[in-house]
Order: sequence, then structure tokens, then C-alpha cells
Amino acid sequence: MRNSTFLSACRREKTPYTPVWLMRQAGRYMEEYRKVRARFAFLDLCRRPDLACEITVTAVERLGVDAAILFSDILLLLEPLGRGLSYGGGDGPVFSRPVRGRADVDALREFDPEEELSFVYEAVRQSRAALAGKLPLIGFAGAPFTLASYLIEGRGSRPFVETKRFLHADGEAWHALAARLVDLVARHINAQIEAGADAIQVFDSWVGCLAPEDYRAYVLPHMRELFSRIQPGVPVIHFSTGTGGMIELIRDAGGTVIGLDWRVDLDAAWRRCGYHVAVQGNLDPVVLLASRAEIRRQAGEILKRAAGRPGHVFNLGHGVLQQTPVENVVALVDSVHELSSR
Ligand code: 1CP
Repeated sequence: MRNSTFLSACRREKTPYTPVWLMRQAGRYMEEYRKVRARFAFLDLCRRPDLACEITVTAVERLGVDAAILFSDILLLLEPLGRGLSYGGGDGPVFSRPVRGRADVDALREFDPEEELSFVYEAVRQSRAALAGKLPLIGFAGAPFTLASYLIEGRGSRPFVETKRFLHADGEAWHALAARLVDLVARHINAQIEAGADAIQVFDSWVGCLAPEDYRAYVLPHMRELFSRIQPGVPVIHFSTGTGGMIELIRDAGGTVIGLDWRVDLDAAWRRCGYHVAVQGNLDPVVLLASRAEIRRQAGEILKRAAGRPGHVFNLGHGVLQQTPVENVVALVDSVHELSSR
């Protein structure tokens, strides 16, 4: 396993071709997933290690990618906090009792992730066993800012007005909330590593909404603390979107691999990060709706920018969209393998 192309690339070692996996590679765009999902609610899938394992493994077999990602969700860690999480209809996850001030932060329920999220760690163990040492398994967690944004907004957002208003209005309450989340996320990640995760991705999907100055003041110290608490020796991918204006801050916050989205040129962003870190990315997920020829061309452009330098993990800049034809994803994976073969 130490020699897997994905883990080698995370360590910036030479690989015979560029490894590729995709965020949301197991999801609603895939018929195999929709079939299982038709029989179970999303939360039930996550709580059943046997089903989570089946979904994880089916996706990697169908796609031919170089790493598996655990089937789970970043918001599961917040469920025991007692703010009424549900995965309703089509509009995504909702917290019926959002966190709107200091009193709400202080009222968050105390709990032990090791106990109340044991189904996640069991899913890691089963998935790892099913992958039988052939492919590495990526565990994951949401970053404190992105998790807090769901708790505060109560749902997905775009302008993140409530989240920003919260941190500007009561910095102390914000730091208390972030510290609480750092502790939960660190324990959740370490329990996944303990259960056998070969790498970890930290999703700070929405932090790109912040001004760099707010990132420095309200996020960076918590991210540093988080990374310092993750058990050493396991590659950690630090993923974000919309952060091209502050990629150096993202790098300074930590991580062995820096996730890049499609709003930056991979070569320029890598230069700014420095070649002492690996990078992951960065095809626009919408390109997967184009023709195979266009998908191959754009994959080739990204590989050219990576220039065969050790330390590139190919991925999208964000998750696979629901309307993506699965054959196009397979075509992308094949193109990356062929075009990067050395
Ligand atoms: O109805 C359904 O079938 C549920 C759809 C779904 C799925 C398949 C959700 C609800 N989560 C997931 C799985 C999931 N979520 C994975 C599985 C592994 C994989 O194949 O990648 C992962 C890694 C996540 C992580 C996740 N959840 C993130 C970070 C990644 C990202 O997209 O930025 C976020 C922001 C979430 C929240 C969430 N959970 C589900 C949805 C639809 C959302 C996004 C809501 C929004 O847009 O704000």
C-alpha cells in the first residue's frame, strides 16, 4: 500500500502515471448509488457500515480511480450537537435550530465522537478490508469554518451573511465555536486514521467567501491547531474552493497536499504554494458534461501545467455534478492515466 500511486504522489514521490480520484465519486450521478439510495434514506446509508462500504467500493470499481473515499458526510459530526439536522428533500441538509449567538454555542451538547460516530469508524474498517490492500482509502472531515457555516446558516448558503455577521458581531463566541469544532474534527479524523484510513481530506469548501484578513483572524489559527492535532504520518489534503486570492494563507494553515479549484491555473498556483507541498486538482466539474474529446483535451492541459512534477493528484476542482454521465467520468480517468503515462 505504501507504493500506491496516490499515496506516493501525496508524498511527492515519482509515479508511473498521475493518480486520479474524484470528489463525490460515489453519488447520485451513478446508477449503482441511486439503486441503493432508492431503498434507504441518506442518513441510514451513512449509519449502515455494510452499505457505506458497498457504495465506497462499487464506485472505485466502476470508475477505475486510484483511491477510494469513504461514503459518509461532513455534517454527521454535527448531528449529536443537537441542532436538528435532517437531510430533507432536494434542497440539501438543514439544521432546524441554527446557532445564532453565544448562548447557542454554550448550549451545544457535549459528546464523544468515538462513541456516537462509531458507525463511521466501522465503515472505515469494512471499506479498508474490502479494498484488500489494493487501493488506499481516504477518510475525511469538514473544516471548522465550513462546518460552522452550516450550523449558523442552518443550510447551504452562497453569500454566508449570517456566518460573517456572527464572527464580526461576537469574535469571542466565534472562537469558542471554532475551538469546539477543532476538537471534534481532530478526534473524528484521528479515529478514522486509527480505523485504517490511509489519507485524510479536510473539506473547507466554503471558506473562499471570506476576505483574506478575516481568514487570518478567524480561521487560520484554528486550522493550524487542527493540523497540529492530526496523527502524523498520514497525508492530509487541505481542500477549499474560491481561495485563489489567498492560496498562500491556505498553504500556511497546513496540509501535505493543497487542493486547487479551476479558478486558478495549476502551474501558477503550485508555484505560489511552493514545491514543498503536493497539489490536487483542478478540472472544472462542468467539463464532465462536454464531449469526450473536450474532456481529454482539458485533462491534457492540466497535466501539461503539472509538467510531470512529482506531487500532482488529479481531481476535479469540486465534486462531480449530479447530471454527469458516468461514461464521461470513466473517460476522464482513462485519459488521465494514458496522457500522464511516463
Ligand atoms: O440524497 C442523497 O443521496 C444525499 C446526497 C449526498 C451525498 C451522496 C450528501 C448530502 N452527501 C453525500 C456524500 C458525501 N458528502 C461524500 C461522500 C464521498 C464522495 O464520494 O465524495 C463526501 C466527501 C461529502 C462531503 C460533503 N458534504 C461536503 C464537502 C464536499 C463539497 O461538496 O464541498 C459538503 C459541503 C457536504 C454537505 C452536503 N451533504 C449533502 C449535500 C447535498 C451537501 C451539500 C449541500 C450544499 O450545497 O450546501
